[in-house]
Parts: sequence; C-alpha cells; structure tokens
Amino acid sequence: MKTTDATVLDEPETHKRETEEAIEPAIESRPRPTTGVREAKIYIDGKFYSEADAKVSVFDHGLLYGDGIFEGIRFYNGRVFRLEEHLERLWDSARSICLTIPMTRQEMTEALLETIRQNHLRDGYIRLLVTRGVGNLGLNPEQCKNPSVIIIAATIALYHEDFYRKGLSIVTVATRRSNPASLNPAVKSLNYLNNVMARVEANLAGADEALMLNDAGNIAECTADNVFIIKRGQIFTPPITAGALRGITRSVVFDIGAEFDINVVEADFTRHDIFVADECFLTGTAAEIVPVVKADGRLIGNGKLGPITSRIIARFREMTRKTGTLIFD
Ligand code: PXG
Repeated sequence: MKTTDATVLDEPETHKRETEEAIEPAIESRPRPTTGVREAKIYIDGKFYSEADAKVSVFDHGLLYGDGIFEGIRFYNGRVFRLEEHLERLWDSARSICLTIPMTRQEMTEALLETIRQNHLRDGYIRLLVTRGVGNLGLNPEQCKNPSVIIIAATIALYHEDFYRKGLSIVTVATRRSNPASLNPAVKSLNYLNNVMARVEANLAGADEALMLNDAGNIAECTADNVFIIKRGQIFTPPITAGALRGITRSVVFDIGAEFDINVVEADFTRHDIFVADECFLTGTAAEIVPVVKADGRLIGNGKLGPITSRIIARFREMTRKTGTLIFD
C-alpha cells in the first residue's frame, strides 16, 4: 500500500533490497522478513525458537500444497482483541478441511498468550498457523500424521494516520474470488494465491487495494479485507455466500452498527453500488477500518472520509484499547 509506514505484513523493512544483494545473492544476505522484535521467540509445536532457528520441513504440506489454515490476530494495550472469535474461525477452518488441530482451545489460548509474553509485547500482531504437517511428495493428506502449530508475534507499524483520514483508492481486478464450490473463501487457508494474484493486479494498476468480484459479478471482498458501503444512512456488506471471509473486524462493525442504531445489512451488490455510495470502507485485522475514497477512478461521495465511517473508526479504536483477553495478569 502507498503509505508512509507499511505494516510488517505488507512490506517488511528488511525486504528493501540493497543493490549489491540483488547482483550477488547469497543465502546469508538474502532479505528475509523479521518480526520487528529483538531476539524474537517463535512458537513451533510446543517449543520456542529464535528467528534464525524457526524452521519447518520442506516436506510440510503447508509449503508443498498450501495445505493448512491461519489466523491474523491483533493485540492492543496488553489485550488480545476478539481472541475467542479468531479461535472459533480457526477451528471452523480446520473442520472444513478435515484437519485436526493437535491441541485444545484452552491450550492454544495459553500458547498464544505465552508467545506474546515471551516477546515482551503489549501491542502487535499474531500470525497463527496450523499446517497439515510433514508428508511425502504426494498430495494425499493421509500421509501427514502430525499437523504443526506455529505462532509468530510481531510488531505492526500502523499505517500513517493520513491513510485513515484521506482514504484509499481501489480498483476492480480481473481475478475473480475463488468460487465456493472450488475453494471456499470462508476457509482461511494457507492457499492465498487467488488473493495474491489480485493484489499483483492492484499493484500493477497503482492502486492501494484490489476489489474482487465473484463469478456472478457481485462484490466479494478485497484481498485481505471485507468491503462495506454506506447509502442513505444504511450500511451494506456482501454476505459470506458472495465469497467473503467471515471477518472478525466485519463482525465488530455489526456490533457498532447496533450500538449506533444504524442498520448493517448483508446484501449482494455490484461496482455500481460502490460508485454511487455515500461512503465506503474496508475492514481487516491488519488494516483495521479504513476509508475508501476512490474506486475504478470514480470518487466515492465527495472523495473524503465520511461522517459515519469516521464515527465507526473512532468507536472501533476505543473498543480495541479497552476490550480483549488480558495478556498479563
Ligand atoms: N478477507 C480476507 C480474504 C482476509 O484474508 C479479511 C477479509 C478480514 O478479516 P478479519 O478477520 O481480519 O477482520 C481477511 C483477513 C493482512 C492480512 O495483511 C489479513 C488476512 C490475511 C492475510 C493478511 O491484513 N486476513
């Protein structure tokens, strides 16, 4: 994204390549992402490893086939935001792909909180993965007897405040969100090539995010965010059946809508509805709630952050500071 401060997820500092490295690549000097934490501790299957030693097998089907699931979770002010919901979605994803998570939810909660503590963080981002585990080169998951659990805690550079005030520009891309009959977007799987290719298209078009349609031509979502529009005081977002992930931040918008007495309606809509909307915003754990002011070159509303989006962002920020599972007792 075109921001002054990229998130560690989007553009890790260490990805900025030195010219010499590009000419003469060496294993040691190859840029690699870091968590942004000094002496980071990464959880893999019950043990903590340094960044350099945190490795998985090349025979893990998570790598070979994108066979696995993940969650991106934020914590703010010493509290993990909406942890229960994230774990519920993780367990739902696992069930959907017939993957057995090798621990209880209570154990997962403890492992996750301990990873944050080990990294001495109060604000940051967690990447939680469950891979199918080590198998052979065939894709049959029955080869994989032991799924792996990986938990990475990272600092996350917030987008510059301007980004939330001035809004993003998005473009519709040709890559369609995968059909639920092929790969259901409701499963948060490690297979993100569909979204990655959409993001490549947005990059090539010079836009901040890609708007993805489903096979029917209706809006599904963006590459890592849910889409909302506001029209005549009502809020609309595509239903899960349109190919949207059941976003946790999305569900917070439903809660805020109820508090503000604003209708939040799940409905199929098209690009046209975005072009004529009064306001538009995206929601995602990393992006949080961010206004969209331009879609396919058209200004949305007056092209500025709208009043309802602004109130929602303020309330969301208050909730993130004050609610969540305590990390330190
Ligand atoms: N749609 C998709 C396809 C996602 O991957 C969301 C919507 C928003 O859901 P939450 O629960 O986060 O409100 C996601 C979020 C990132 C990033 O960099 C986010 C996700 C995956 C990978 C990276 O923000 N998932």
